[in-house]
Amino acid sequence: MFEKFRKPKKGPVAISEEEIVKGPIPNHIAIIMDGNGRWAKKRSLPRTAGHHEGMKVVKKVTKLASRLGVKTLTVYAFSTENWKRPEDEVNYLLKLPQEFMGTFLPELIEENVRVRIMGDKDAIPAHTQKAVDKAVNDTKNNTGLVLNFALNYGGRAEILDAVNHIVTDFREGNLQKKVDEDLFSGYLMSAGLQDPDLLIRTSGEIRLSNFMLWQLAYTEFWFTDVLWPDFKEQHLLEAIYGFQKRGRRFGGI
Ligand code: V07
Repeated sequence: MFEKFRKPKKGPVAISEEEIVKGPIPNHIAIIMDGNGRWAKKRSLPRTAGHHEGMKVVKKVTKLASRLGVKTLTVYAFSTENWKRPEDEVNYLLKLPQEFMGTFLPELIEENVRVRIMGDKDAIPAHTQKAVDKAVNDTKNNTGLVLNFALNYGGRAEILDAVNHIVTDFREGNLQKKVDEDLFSGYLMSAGLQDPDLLIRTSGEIRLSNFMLWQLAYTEFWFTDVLWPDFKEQHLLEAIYGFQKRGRRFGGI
């Protein structure tokens, strides 16, 4: 009866690309793409179906990030812990780079996206290495968004690797300077990239899981319950909107 007096329901307000680009856009976004297995389980599908769907989301998110002017997008594709998963699942995951490039390479080139890899490449199967090398090589002249895949990556291993390189360089007389933050950053696998401004983790887990431990020191964190295969353009816009609402101070006032 009083229907017409009722206030409109306050659902989440849709955020448009046009609105977002008026505010500061994070230069570097890092994403922990969690929830593929859970997404599949909810649909009584094998976990691999979730990973496949998750791969499609990487493509969509890359395109939107590129349009928005994001300079670097780092995605956690395979952690050093992922080897503990069932063999079939590991095998499937390590075929995804090939499939990704097979279906997305022309679009990546059209979008001017450059692919980069961070992680222990030597320990992954030769066919995966080949696909990854091709991705990096075929996009090396692109000047747009850097799509940085963390593949067989672990944050502590990365730091130890840097320390050991520094020790070697020092011993061999190739390093005379005092080790400061800039020098140290140059020994990490992310050398040359800015630190992430925004970290997104999907699927409701509130932890870092050994991801970019050094680089995330001043990063804004955005956690969402949305499972990675369900992560849509709108969710990325929401995360960036959240980022824009926060004032970053780097410890100052
Ligand atoms: C993987 C899809 C995304 C959700 C999270 C895990 C599963 C893209 C790649 C990839 C990697 C290197 C490359 C090109 C594409 C990938 C793995 C898993 C191991 F050069 N998605 N994706 N690699 N998933």
